[in-house]
Amino acid sequence: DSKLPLVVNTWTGDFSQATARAWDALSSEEAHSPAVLDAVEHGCNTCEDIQCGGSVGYGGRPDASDEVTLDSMVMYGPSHSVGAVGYLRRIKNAATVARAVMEHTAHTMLAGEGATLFAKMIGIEEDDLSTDDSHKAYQAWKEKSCQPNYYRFAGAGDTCPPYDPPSTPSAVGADSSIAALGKHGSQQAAAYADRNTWSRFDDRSWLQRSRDPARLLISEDNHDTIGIIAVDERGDLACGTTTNGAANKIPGRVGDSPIAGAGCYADNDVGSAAATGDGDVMMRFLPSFRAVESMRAGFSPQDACADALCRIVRFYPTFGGALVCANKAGVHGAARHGLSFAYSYQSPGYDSPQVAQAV
Ligand code: SD4
Repeated sequence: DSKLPLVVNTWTGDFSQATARAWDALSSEEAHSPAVLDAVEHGCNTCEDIQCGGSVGYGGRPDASDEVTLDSMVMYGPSHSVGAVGYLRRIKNAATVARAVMEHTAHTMLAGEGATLFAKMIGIEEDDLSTDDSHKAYQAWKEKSCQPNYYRFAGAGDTCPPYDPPSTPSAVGADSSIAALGKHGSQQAAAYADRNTWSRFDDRSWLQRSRDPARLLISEDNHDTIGIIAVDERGDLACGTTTNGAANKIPGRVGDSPIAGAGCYADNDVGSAAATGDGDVMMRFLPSFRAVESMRAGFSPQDACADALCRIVRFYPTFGGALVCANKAGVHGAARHGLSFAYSYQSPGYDSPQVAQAV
């Protein structure tokens, strides 16, 4: 299926409303700014406004101090420009601020209070991002003391079960679309495994710690990131992400979503990728960048996604995450590990977003 223009978006359900909104922006004749940018910004805004999955945007999963904060980025292929916000406080439309960072500053990312101040300077009003639901989620987490387990430092984890590190990383497990890697990809993965001996990590307990299988419980019903790719008729690309990050994160934590090459990446010569899942792990591998580079080397979008996740799984066998990819010609694909994952897309011939499953 390769048709342009194209919108691809992580997850389904009410996330598909963002796909439809992005599609409208992309096919709008009146677009006075790059339509692909409008598509990713307005698509992300849709999820920020309707609280996709009950967790994107305001009222989503609060941090360990009961505050909801947002991460977001946009990347525009034709100029290879990026704008991002991390740990954005009291501002609902994070993607709009990210786009403004890109279009109106010489910077790439603003974080924390500075990002909030910038948002106010460009005329966005402050809002309380908490809701009754987010307060309830916080209370429930507090009562359970420390699950999921982001808040692991002295005093905070006292009632947690003792940490039981997983044994040596195994090869890719069954619960993964990586098994579906094409011939090219499988050879590459095998060569990669050959080059890596795990013994050199054996005495690195800090590395083991971050492999805690309970650390992030993302599933089809529990996730909080939208990642959109838009490709116009000429093959110009943009991508965008927006999220409230990880539930119960330590205040100040910034995830993968606003990091270029991690949360998403767009190279106008090749294609684009966007990620969802355990960002603390994913941002160590820049999977979106890697997937785009693999497409440049000839991988199909699906194989490129699978290969990028494979690199992560070699080190973090219990990691959960997914990637979507699209190339300039409008071919798209996805891969997942440790969770089931479906995404939506829209292209000519469909009057509403379509759903595709990562195998
Ligand atoms: C993060 N990648 O901040 C995000 C979380 C996510 O579905 O994608 N949830 O780590």
